Amino acid sequence: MIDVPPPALAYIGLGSNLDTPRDQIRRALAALARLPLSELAASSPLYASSPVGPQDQPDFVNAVAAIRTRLSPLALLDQLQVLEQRHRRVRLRRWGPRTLDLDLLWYAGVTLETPRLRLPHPEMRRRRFVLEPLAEIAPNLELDGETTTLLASRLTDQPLRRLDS
Ligand code: ROI
Repeated sequence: MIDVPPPALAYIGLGSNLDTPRDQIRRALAALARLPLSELAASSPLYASSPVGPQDQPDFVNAVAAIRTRLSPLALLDQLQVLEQRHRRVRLRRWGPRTLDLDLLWYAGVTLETPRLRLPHPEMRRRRFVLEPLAEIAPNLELDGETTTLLASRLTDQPLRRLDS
């Protein structure tokens, strides 16, 4: 018998603030469910959030998805970038408005520091729009020994509102 390694659990952050953001996020969740060698394990509710960074842009819609995948971190990143392009991703400037952003946040607890990919995502600890939806589907996941729930509870100064599904 050939031993097949178990799939890796990965968390992906989704964000959009252009072209009917809720639809962008819903379509992206459906597309994540169809990724090769992968299945969608969970998805958070959708949240509306004030922009972090430049304020002169529309509010974002954000969510987090969990997938089980046999893709490597970089192969998964490739797939996420293909999806962003398919959503005709427009990014007008760095940290500006975009139709779809897919961030690989966490992959099976792997730590990685490469020019193309850093894991866990270096900004996620500071962003409520990531931590709050992540805490909904992974409340006990730890980043440097602190749970997503605890980290999210410290960021309530960043405006965020759960949307009706
Ligand atoms: N701000 C919010 N609220 N949500 C995002 O998804 C988001 N993405 C970004 C920047 C511009 C940093 N700000 C954001 O890339």
